[in-house]
Amino acid sequence: MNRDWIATARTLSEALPYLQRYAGSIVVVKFGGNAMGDEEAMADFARDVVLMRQVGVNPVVVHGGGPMINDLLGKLGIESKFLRGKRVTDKATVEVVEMVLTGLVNKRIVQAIMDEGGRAVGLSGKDDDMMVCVADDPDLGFVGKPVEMNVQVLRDLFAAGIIPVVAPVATGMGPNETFNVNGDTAAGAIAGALQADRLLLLTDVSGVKNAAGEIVTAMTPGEVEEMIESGVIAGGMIPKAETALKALEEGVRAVVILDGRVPNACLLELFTEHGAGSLIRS
Ligand code: X2W
Repeated sequence: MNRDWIATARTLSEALPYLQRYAGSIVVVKFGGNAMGDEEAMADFARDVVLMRQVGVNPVVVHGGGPMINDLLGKLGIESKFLRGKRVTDKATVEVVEMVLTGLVNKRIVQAIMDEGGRAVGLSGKDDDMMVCVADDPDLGFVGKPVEMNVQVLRDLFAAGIIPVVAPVATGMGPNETFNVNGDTAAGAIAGALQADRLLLLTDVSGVKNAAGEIVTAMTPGEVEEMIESGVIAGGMIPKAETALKALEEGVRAVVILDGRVPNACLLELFTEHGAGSLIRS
């Protein structure tokens, strides 16, 4: 018999303890705009999520879409600026953000999951008042900081066997307010509110690096704080690391920062001994 098939059967057999460990658990996956560039990466990601659901995990996809927002803003001639990793969002910009994230990007992911044989429903933080925000910082305009979470709708979807796909756009305390929320921040808030077992932050780097430039496979929150203070964790990794710390504080069991460009990154992390990226846990 072809050795590859024997290896495939062995891989499945070795996954049993992990399948047992994660059955019934809640896993929040942040899927960033940079990771969805090509069709194949999108289909691969969708297949991983459908497989998770098939083996009894309750996955929630929280997506970004920064590059897609940039594209449409560019076509409309609206200039975009970032401050500390977040988009300065005026009235015209927040309308484009909502259109792109809840329309184009959200439906693309829902469709990819449906194409792989799963069931997905797309929502934003506005649906059922899932995520209620206040302004994060006066310099950022309509950028939201989640202050109140209502995640019952997600639990209802789990019970129906449906994979929720959430766009990081939220409502405010007042009527008819719209906030643009950073995708990592939204994923962290949702994971915290659900007391998720895992928050997987898919990025386009291989994980968190130490001072010697090597990927650190496991860290405690204290170690992460030290790495931020000493400047070893810098740039775009800071908001991800801060999201991880906050999610752990709110009761998420573990956060993994991993490379979404690696094929089947989510499966590698959850269902193999090898794991992937950097795991942060107390
Ligand atoms: C982000 C929301 C999308 C996002 C933005 O406007 O780009 C803020 O910066 P990625 O692809 O995950 O970067 N919001 C406040 O987070 O997209």
